Amino acid sequence: MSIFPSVRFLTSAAEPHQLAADTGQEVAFAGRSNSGKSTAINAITQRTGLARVSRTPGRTQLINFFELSPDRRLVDLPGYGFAKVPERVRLHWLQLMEHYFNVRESLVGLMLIVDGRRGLGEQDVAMLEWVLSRQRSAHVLLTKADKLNRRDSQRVLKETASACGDTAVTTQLFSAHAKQGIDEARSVMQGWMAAEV
Ligand SMILES: Nc1nc2c(ncn2[C@@H]2O[C@H](COP(=O)(O)OP(=O)(O)O)[C@@H](O)[C@H]2O)c(=O)[nH]1
Ligand SMILES: [Mg+2]
Repeated sequence: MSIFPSVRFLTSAAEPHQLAADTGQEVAFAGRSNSGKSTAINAITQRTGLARVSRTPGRTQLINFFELSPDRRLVDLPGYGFAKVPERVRLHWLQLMEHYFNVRESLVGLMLIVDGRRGLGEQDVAMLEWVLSRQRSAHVLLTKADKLNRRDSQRVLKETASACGDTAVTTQLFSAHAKQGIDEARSVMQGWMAAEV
């Protein structure tokens, strides 16, 4: 039995005017390129090929919208953190993200995907600040937990929680490969959308 039996790709936006209709509720997934965002989306929706997983990070600056059920969407925001991206590309990313966070009424929460071996970076913190300043929820998935031993995974969990300080941001360990934390992440996402009904 599939959890989202009718999940489907809806549309892609490269420019502000191409965003999906701003109705109902949506949860956005953001993160550095290669942090495991596509893998997390596929694990949470139980669809292997929904968001593409790549070994070589692509440079597509697209916001991808997936419909989970009528008026419930999952949004795959373009990754960040490339070492050598042209200034023009970085600016385009910035403008698209600012526009998205500024206008999006249906956005209920942000799932921030962070490689557990790296921990929170500067741009991750900036994403959290954007979404918190707009009174939306946020949850951090510390991915690839299967690559960390117990001590390191507990350390990154603690460091992330303390970096989030007294905000309402929650955090968890996650591994698509080891099937760890998938149900927990899905419940957080569904909880945000249910709360808005
Ligand atoms: N060990 C391990 N590798 C993972 C996990 N999730 C993703 N990866 C790997 O990390 C790389 C980037 O994953 P991807 O989902 O494409 O990252 P994205 O660029 O953030 O969308 C791929 O090689 C994945 O196989 C995980 O839970 N464990
Ligand atoms: Mg991806």
